[in-house]
Amino acid sequence: MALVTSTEMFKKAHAGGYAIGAFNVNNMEIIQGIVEAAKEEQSPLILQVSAGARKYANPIYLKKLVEAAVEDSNLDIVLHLDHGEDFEICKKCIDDGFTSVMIDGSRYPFEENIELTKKVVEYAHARGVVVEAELGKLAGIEDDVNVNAKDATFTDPDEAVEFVKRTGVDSLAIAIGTSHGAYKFKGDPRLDFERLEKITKLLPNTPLVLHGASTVLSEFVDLCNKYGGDIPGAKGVPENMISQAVKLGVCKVNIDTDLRLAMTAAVRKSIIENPTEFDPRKYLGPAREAIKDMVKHKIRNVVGSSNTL
Ligand code: TD4
Ligand code: CA
Ligand code: ZN
Repeated sequence: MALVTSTEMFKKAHAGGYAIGAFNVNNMEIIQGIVEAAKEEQSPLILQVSAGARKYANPIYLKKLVEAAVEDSNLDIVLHLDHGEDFEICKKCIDDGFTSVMIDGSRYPFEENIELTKKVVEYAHARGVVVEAELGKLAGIEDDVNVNAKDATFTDPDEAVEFVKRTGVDSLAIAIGTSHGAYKFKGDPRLDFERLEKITKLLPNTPLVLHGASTVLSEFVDLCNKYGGDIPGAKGVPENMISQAVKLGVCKVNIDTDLRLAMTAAVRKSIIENPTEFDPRKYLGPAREAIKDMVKHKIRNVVGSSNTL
């Protein structure tokens, strides 16, 4: 088994009506928890690395840990750069053996986003690597937001068509109301499904990516708070909305915050309940287990990719 690109995974997912979970990795326990879950669920898997993760762990450690996971698990795994902010970091990751990179030019005007994305696509495709780009800005819809404000931040369906055509990008991250982190909505959660449907209809062969897809499950926020945490008012995207987005054509679902919450809840609980322990394995072990349980749940009940290998 090997590091693979997402091309075949997305094709199968599209045909099968499910999505692939993309989970962020920062250290050994996180990688092991996620990969063990995918193995038990017999699910395809994307592991993604942010610039922050590379800085935290040192890129070579993450690469070697993921290689170890491939060898140990016998799974095909996609190794993806999450939110590459410029050509240079994408090039570095491509040269380092990543099979997929994201170039996030969403903060630039349309034409500049296209130019930057094109440059990365050219470099990546020449080396057998696939590219995800982003169009639109991730932001929750405030209850009283008007149509004009939505149009200014959310992905415009016609622009999406032009963007994909002119860049040759392999997949596209869209903005329909999700955002990163544990505080996604001030009022009721809602996504612009109408917009998603339009984009899917216009781009039936382009895998769509949903960032900011964590649910912020209250069970884990409560556990954190119970054991000394202070995370008030956190709110994510309900899991049935993510499943709905998958039904409407989303192929890749990015989840990080829910893993952070599960891991932190487990560490807090174990440290508080075992005050005489000071062996890191005694809290990192349960943390790894919590990651695994969360990923199994997402694979099985949210993206629907169990038993598709
Ligand atoms: O792209 N992502 C993950 C973002 C991870 C950020 O990592 P750094 O702190 O190292 O920058 C997502 O879309 C995840 O969305 P979520 O809803 O889980 O926050
Ligand atoms: Ca962005
Ligand atoms: Zn993201």
